[in-house]
Amino acid sequence: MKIHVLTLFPGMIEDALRWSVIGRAVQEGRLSIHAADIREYSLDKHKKVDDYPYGGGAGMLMQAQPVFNAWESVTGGKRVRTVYLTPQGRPFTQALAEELSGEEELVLLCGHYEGIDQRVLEEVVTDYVSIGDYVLTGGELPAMVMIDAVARLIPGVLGNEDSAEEESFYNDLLEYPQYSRPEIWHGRSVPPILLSGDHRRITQWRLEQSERLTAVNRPDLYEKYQRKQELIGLLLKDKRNYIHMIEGLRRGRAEILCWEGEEILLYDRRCRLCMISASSAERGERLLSLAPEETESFVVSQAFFMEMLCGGEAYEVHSECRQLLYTQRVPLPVKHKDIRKLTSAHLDYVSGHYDYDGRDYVEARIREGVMYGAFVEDRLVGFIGMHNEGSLGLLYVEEAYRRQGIAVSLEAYAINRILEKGWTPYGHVIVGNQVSFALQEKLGLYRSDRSVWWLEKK
Ligand code: 6GU
Repeated sequence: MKIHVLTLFPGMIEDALRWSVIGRAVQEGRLSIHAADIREYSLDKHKKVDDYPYGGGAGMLMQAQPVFNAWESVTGGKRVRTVYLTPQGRPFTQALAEELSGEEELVLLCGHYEGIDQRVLEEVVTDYVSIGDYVLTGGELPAMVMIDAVARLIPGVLGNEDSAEEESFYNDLLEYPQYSRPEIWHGRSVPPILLSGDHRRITQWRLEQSERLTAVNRPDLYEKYQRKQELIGLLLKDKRNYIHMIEGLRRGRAEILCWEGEEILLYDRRCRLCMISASSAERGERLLSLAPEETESFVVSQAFFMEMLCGGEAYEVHSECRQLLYTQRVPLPVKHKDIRKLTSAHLDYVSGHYDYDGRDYVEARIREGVMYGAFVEDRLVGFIGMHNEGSLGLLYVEEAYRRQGIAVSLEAYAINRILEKGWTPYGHVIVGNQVSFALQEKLGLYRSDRSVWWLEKK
């Protein structure tokens, strides 16, 4: 990812981001941060960048010309996502950090004085963002806050791949308290349960701590969390047909856009995916009006949504699927011994043998560390992965290596990785694909009795 910061104080940015995790990510080439000095682009002979506001008022404004020229020089005039850091912006959140971490290139514009001439903002800015309800002297600190939050979500930036998932704000809960050595410090003991080695009880204890802390410090978040838990409870009554929604919510991927009785609309922002279920076409119609315009895909639980969405130009039916889920907690045996996580070195092989979703999609799956390959004598012969929204898929085994149980091993392996995260493994199989159904059922997955339909933007 490439980040350009437009600022009057480039040294502030450069000095601050040389350290620790972000500094290392820059060194390793995962991220480039470039600070452009707006003053250098001033066409004024004294390099002036500010002037009095028309209509009067306190302070000075940054003028349009130097800001525009600085922006143009870093973007080449392309429409790059450009964020203006301002107390008037929308609040910066983890969700926005996640969204921005998917961009190839980003421009952050830092204001100073009383702000920037409105006209240049209208020409270049795509997002107005504030980091909180207080006023700072300039946009540089907010830009650094944003860079830090976005950069740590880029795969490989954090050493431990899981650590981005477990912390505060995943699943709407604050993180539980943690303890390290020594066991007793200033007469205070580590909670004994953490020394018990009983991982189930430890997980339960941590969840309770998270809930308690969130209820006390962030009642707003806690309310959201409770509502989500309540919806999960309802969906669990028809688990096999709603596992996609349950896992979307549990894994902190999906948010509730609407839930009224049996009318449910969830949105996975990262995939631009809507999951929708309604008790009648009329109610479904109203629910659909709440779906974000930028929605790329729908998973619909009733056939009537197809007519509504695919009548016009917008969406087309991609597939009709049954859901398959593995609800046991015990890991599966994996017979084939050489299965490993794939790296970018395997991208050509995978995209050469899996042509449903395109190379970029496969590359992103590998970068996220959710693609696994089976090797025979050190040669890759098949693979499996987890789709963007979390279902199992992307399964392939080379012709010459089929009927040897490699696919079963691959899927068992992937299921075990998902179980380790405390999730329920599930997948979508296209109706009619008997080979796949047979494989799933052999592994102990069971299938939904109703279909879901995937609809994609045309
Ligand atoms: Cl983005 N800029 C300034 N100047 N002050 C802020 C802010 C941004 N967010 C919170 N306070």
